[in-house]
Amino acid sequence: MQAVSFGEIMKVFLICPPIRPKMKMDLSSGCLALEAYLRSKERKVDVYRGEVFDTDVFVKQVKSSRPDILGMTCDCLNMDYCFALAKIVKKITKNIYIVLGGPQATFLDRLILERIPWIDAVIRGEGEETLAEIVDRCEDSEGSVDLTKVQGLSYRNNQEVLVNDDRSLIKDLDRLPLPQKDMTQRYVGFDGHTPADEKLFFVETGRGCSSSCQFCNDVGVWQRKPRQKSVERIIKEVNFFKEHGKAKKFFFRENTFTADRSRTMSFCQHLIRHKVDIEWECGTRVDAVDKNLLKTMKEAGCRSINYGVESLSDPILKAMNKGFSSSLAMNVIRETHRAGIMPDYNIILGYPGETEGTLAETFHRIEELGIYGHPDGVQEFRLVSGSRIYMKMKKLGLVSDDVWFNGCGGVYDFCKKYYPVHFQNRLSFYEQEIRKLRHSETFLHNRLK
Ligand code: B12
Ligand code: SF4
Repeated sequence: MQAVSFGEIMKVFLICPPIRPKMKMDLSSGCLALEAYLRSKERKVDVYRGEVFDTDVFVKQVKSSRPDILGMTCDCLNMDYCFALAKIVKKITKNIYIVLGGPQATFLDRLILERIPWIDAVIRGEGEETLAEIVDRCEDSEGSVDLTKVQGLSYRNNQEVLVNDDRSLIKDLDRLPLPQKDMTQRYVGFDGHTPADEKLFFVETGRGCSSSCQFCNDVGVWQRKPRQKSVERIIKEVNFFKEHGKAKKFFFRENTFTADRSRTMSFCQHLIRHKVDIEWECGTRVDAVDKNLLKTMKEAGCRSINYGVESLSDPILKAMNKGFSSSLAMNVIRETHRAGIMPDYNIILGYPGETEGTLAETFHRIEELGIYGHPDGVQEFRLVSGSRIYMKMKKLGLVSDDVWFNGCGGVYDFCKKYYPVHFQNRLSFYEQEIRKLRHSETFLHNRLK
C-alpha cells in the first residue's frame, strides 16, 4: 500500500453516494456504524455533510478534510457513480487511498479492482474491524504497509489483485459502540409517511437473515447468519437518542425484527412496564408475527410494520422461495390492521416467471386488501449481484458480470430486455395502477387514522 502518508494520524472520509448528482442523500446505516466504530477508537473520521448530494460540495469537503482514506458504500445502483467520484478525487489528490465497501463491492471485489484503476481496495462484508485494522496498520507503519494478513480485504498490490481470507462476523453486536452525541441528528431518516418535523430515528437492532429469498443478496455481507442486539442494548440506544436527540419516533432497522419472538416480547414488555413513551416501526416477514405478538407490539407503541411480501401470486412466491403463501400474507396484513398497527408491504413486479395472469392476481389481491394494507414499495424486478437468481442466470449463460459495468442502467436494461415489449408495458401499467391505488383517498384515509 503506497498512496497514503504512513506513521501519522490517519483521516478517513466516508460517504454513501446516491445514484447521481443532485439527489437527496439516503441515511446510510453502514457509514454511520463505521463512523461510530472508528470514533470510539479515537480515529479521525469525517462524513459527507449535506441533504442533497452535490459533486462540487463533495470535492470541497474532501479537499478541506484532506483524508488519507476515502471510503464509499457501493450498491448495485450507485456503483458507477462511486467510480466517477473516485476518478475525480484521484485527479485532485493523488495521495489518497480509495476503498469501497457494501453489498455490491463485496461480490465484485476482484472485477472492480481489475477494471477500475482509481479504486485501491475493497473491504468485503462487515466493515468495522477491517477498516480499523487498515488505519491501525498505516499509523503504525514507517514505510510500506503489509496488508496481506488483513482479513476481509481485497486490494491491488502493484498490478496484482490480492484477495485475502474472509473475516468472521463480530460475535456480539452489543459490543458495537453507541454513536457519539454530536452524531445523533445523522440518524434521522425518512420512511415515506412520517412528517419531516416529527423526526424519525433509525436504529440498527440486528444484522443478517436466515431466509433465502432468491432475489436477495443478504447472504453477501451477512453470510445468512442473523445476529440480534439484546433488549438491554436496544433500550440503551433508545434512551441515548431520547436524551441527546429528543427522539420520540423510531424505526428499528433489521431485516426481520421479530425473528426472535421472545426478544420482541421482552422488548415490548419492557417498554410497557417502564411506560417508555415512544412510537416505533419495524420491518419483518409475515410468517414471523402472530395475533398475540401484534397485540403486545401495539401496546408497546408500534405503529407501523413493513412486510417483505413481494408478490401476492403463489407461483411467484414459490419461485422467489419466500416460504409463505399469498393467503398467509393477506391474513397477516389484515390481522396487523385489526391490531391497530399500519401494515406497509413491498411488492416486486416482473420477477422471472411472472405472467400477465400472475401480475393480475397480485394486483387484484392488493385491491382486495384495500384499506387493510399499504403497498409501499412497488418496484419492477431488478437483478442484484450475489443473489441466487443472479447466480442461476449466470450459470445458464443468460447474464454475465459485464452487466454491472455497463453503466448504472445496465442491469435494469437487462431486466427489461428479459421480457417482450408488450409485457414490459403491462408491468408499467400495473406499477402505475398500484401507485394510483396507494394514493387513492381510501388508502390515504386509512393511513391517517
Ligand atoms: C435500509 C436499506 C436501504 C435504505 C437505505 C440504504 C442506505 N444507503 O443505507 C434504502 C431504502 C434507501 C435502500 C435503497 C436501496 N437498496 Co437497500 N437495503 C437496505 C437494507 C435493508 C439494510 C441496509 C443497512 O442499513 N444495513 C445495516 C448496515 C450496518 O450494513 P451495511 O450498510 O451493509 O454496512 C456494512 C457493510 O456493508 C460494510 N460497508 C458498507 N459501506 C461501507 C463503506 C466502506 C468504506 C467500508 C469499508 C465498509 C462498508 O460495513 C458496514 C458495517 O459493517 C439492506 C439489506 C441488509 N440487511 O443489508 C438493503 C440492500 C443493501 N439494498 C439493496 C438494494 C438493491 C437497494 C436499492 C438498489 C433498491 C432499489 N431497487 O432502488 C436501493 C439503492 C439505494 C441507492 N443507492 O440509492 C440490496 C443491495 C444489493 C446490491 N448488490 O447492491 C440490499 C443488500 C438488499 C437486497 N435486496 O439484497 N436500501
Ligand atoms: S428478502 Fe428479506 S426475508 Fe428474504 S432473505 Fe432477504 S432479508 Fe431475508
